[in-house]
Amino acid sequence: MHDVGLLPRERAYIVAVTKKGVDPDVVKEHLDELVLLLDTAGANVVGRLTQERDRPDLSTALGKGKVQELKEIITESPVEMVVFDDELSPAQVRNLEEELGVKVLDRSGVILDIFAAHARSVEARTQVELAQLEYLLPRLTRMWTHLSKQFGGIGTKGPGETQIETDRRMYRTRMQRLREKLREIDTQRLVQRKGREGLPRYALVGYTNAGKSSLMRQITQADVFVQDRLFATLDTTVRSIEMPSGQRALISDTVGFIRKLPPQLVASFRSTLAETLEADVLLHVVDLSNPHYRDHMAVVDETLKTLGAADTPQIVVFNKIDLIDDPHMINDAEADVPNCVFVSAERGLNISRLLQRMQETFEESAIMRTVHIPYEDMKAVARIYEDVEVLHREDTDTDIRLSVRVASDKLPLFMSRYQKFMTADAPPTSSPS
Ligand SMILES: Nc1nc2c(ncn2[C@@H]2O[C@H](COP(=O)(O)OP(=O)(O)OP(=O)(O)O)[C@@H](O)[C@H]2O)c(=O)[nH]1
Ligand SMILES: [Mg+2]
Repeated sequence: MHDVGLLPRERAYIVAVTKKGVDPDVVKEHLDELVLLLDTAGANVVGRLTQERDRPDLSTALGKGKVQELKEIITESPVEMVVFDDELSPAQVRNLEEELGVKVLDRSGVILDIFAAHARSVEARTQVELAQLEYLLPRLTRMWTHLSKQFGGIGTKGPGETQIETDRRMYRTRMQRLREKLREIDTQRLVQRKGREGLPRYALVGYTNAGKSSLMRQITQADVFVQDRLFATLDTTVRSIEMPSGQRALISDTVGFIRKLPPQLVASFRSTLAETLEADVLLHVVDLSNPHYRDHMAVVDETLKTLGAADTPQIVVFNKIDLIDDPHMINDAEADVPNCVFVSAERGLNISRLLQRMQETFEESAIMRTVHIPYEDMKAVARIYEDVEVLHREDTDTDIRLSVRVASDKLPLFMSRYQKFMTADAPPTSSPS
């Protein structure tokens, strides 16, 4: 793992407040993942504490007794921060910081820090900064400094109360500017995307560190950034590939998912994820060598659902089979997942089988597209009803918007007739369900 900050590594104590009766193994695994996240963010975990409760205490998440216990622990062996695995309300953060006298963060805060440190492109930096400000605004306390892009929340000291008020105002102005900037970037992106209409589109999705970028590199033979760390990729890249049939297609690689991905991040990364959301087929990459791969799959499916991509046809790509010795594991995985392929992105195993499957899945799937037809062109509206299945129609002030389902073998014909109605502000949609 890699340090991302320039400051000396900080010490952290981690806390989980769980419901009564939750499997201790699950709690342990979640905390292990938090340790990994903190490691990536540049902090060492020196201890952990868990409390079972019916529900988290409204003012301090932990019960009063546990807060005192924690306070004693961190007085004896000092830490710079206490990190909760679950989302804390701004009030809980304030109360806990007052009680404990150190910075208090939650998992979302840590993930935001990592994103801030890894963001490279203008778009990713803008998106992360906006998400950070949205997260921080209600949480500004003495312990937080005004936002430093390099360091995020970890490795910083706090300003005074008047500074906080000034900061709040500054944040709001800044957020406004960031939103405008993202809108501009979005417009450029739509123009770029327009040029690629008509080709089959595949998108790699999956838990962070599953091997999406490695697979992208293997399939496209391009030099893609791969690293054994969480959230190595924060931008979407799109490349053109040749399918076994000789047809050209597009494949995209994007940011990975994780449990409890902060909603602020999901919201501000929506345009980065647009490429994924509009894909005809999703390649759900799973690290089969991770003992918790099933949980990871559930998290990815859940995230796709929030993003509205749950109905896109999916191939589950079980990766890292070079690390699997037990053939039962392959059988078990296969039994539960109807459309899956086993590969090793690193060794290049079964890649042609995967490409074949991608082509088949695309051919079996119907493709969703949206067209905007002006009222002057009612003939085209009539014809489109004959050509394809119209799923949704909206008559707006300026035009008629139709969401249609096109059989994949009809796509070339459809494009030749209707591409002109797929304007830059009419991105294809996924199936309205
Ligand atoms: N043994 C083995 N390791 C692999 C394989 N595929 C990927 N890896 C390793 O897994 C780690 C993560 O790979 P990435 O391709 O960066 O994963 P990612 O899904 O793009 O991760 P993020 O961008 O961080 O979400 C790297 O250390 C890869 O070398 C594989 O087939 N076998
Ligand atoms: Mg990646």
